[in-house]
Amino acid sequence: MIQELKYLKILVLGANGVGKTAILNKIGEEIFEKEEYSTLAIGRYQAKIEVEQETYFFQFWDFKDELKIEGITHKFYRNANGALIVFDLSRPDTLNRAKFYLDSLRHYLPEQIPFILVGNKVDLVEDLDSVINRREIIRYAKSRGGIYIEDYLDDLENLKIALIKLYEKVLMATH
Ligand SMILES: Nc1nc2c(ncn2[C@@H]2O[C@H](COP(=O)(O)OP(=O)(O)OP(=O)(O)O)[C@@H](O)[C@H]2O)c(=O)[nH]1
Ligand SMILES: [Mg+2]
Repeated sequence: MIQELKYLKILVLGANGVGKTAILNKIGEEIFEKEEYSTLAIGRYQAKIEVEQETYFFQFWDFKDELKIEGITHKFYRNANGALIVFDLSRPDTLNRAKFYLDSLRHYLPEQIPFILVGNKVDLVEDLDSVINRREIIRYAKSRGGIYIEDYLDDLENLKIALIKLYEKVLMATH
């Protein structure tokens, strides 16, 4: 049944340099279409992710942070099924930008969509508890209808699992 589904459209948002594009270049076993709208600073990646012999198809929309969200870009939010909101654990202030993007979902989409708040670059931080309040972030994500995970470029397993959960959540909601 899953194979019959169209791609899940996922918005990828977050501060400059947090690792959005780097993640997308690594997340899928195969990226079979990649289009860059360089004038708009948006990239679109169609990727498939395989977990336990099941294949899941995603269409990721990668937004460069320099983009003026108030402009035409919000049109690209249309029909999104979910979002990846990324921040950089080695620059904890980037969480504020993540929160800004979460608010933008509320602002531009008619319905709440599930999201994954990603604390990326966990490899760069020795003592996470000294830079972030994890419990608070988990609670914050949950209160907004999403989940919080941590990962880094060389091990995106947590993100993959979270994406599959998100996929199944959307599937349940549409059947
Ligand atoms: N150490 C480390 N570096 C990372 C990780 N993820 C991404 N990077 C690096 O962070 C830098 C910025 O990553 P990008 O993917 O270009 O950032 P971006 O979020 O797409 O930024 P904009 O497109 O400008 O909004 C690159 O040099 C990546 O290789 C990670 O988990 N650990
Ligand atoms: Mg980028």
